[in-house]
Amino acid sequence: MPPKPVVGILMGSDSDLPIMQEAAVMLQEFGIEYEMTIASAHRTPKKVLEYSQSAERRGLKVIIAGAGWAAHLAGVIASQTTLPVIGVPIDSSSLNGLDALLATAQMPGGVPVATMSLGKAGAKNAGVFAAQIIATADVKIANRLKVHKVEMEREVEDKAKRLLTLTAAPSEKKETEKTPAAAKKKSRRRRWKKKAGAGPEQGSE
Ligand code: C2R
Repeated sequence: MPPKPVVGILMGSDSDLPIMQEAAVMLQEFGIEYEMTIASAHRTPKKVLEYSQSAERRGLKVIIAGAGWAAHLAGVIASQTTLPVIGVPIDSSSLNGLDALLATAQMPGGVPVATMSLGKAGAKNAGVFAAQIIATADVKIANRLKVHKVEMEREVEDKAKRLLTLTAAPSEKKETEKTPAAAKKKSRRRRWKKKAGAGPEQGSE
């Protein structure tokens, strides 16, 4: 039997997938099982209610919800479950996402949505934040998060070194190949793309 997903990633439309796949990439990197689907509080309200009301019973620990425009998706999910809900505002509207940011963040008291930053960085952070929640009761994931921090540090150092070579006088210039960190990022994305070939509804590992 395939392992059960512990994180649910929902998005309001398939147009959100290029953003929301960033969350999936991170979960995959931490070895966390997830499922992914499209559901809209506006267009498929029954599906959203059913999904949120059954999430805990089905073994989910965290829900990530991404939506653009008048983004009510995360808030409606949060109204139906006691699981932590992470909201990703998507910058797809003519207001560049300011509408989604306010709609996701400005929840009334008692119904929290942990709102990430707009767009791709927000989706990526949603994946990391979900891992951090799960890591409070899972030492393996906690250790992977520690490794991730060290790798991030190394990536910045790689970039700093590369910058040095780029800004050095021509006579001092060394080989400016891709850094190991950049190569790792590329392979991470390649792995996701390979997996995404199965289709967005079958996102769990
Ligand atoms: P289309 O591209 O399908 O027209 O969707 C989606 O998240 C998407 O960014 C445009 C935008 O509408 C958003 N949407 C919501 C909700 N459902 C869809 N904000 C919702 O329930 O909050």
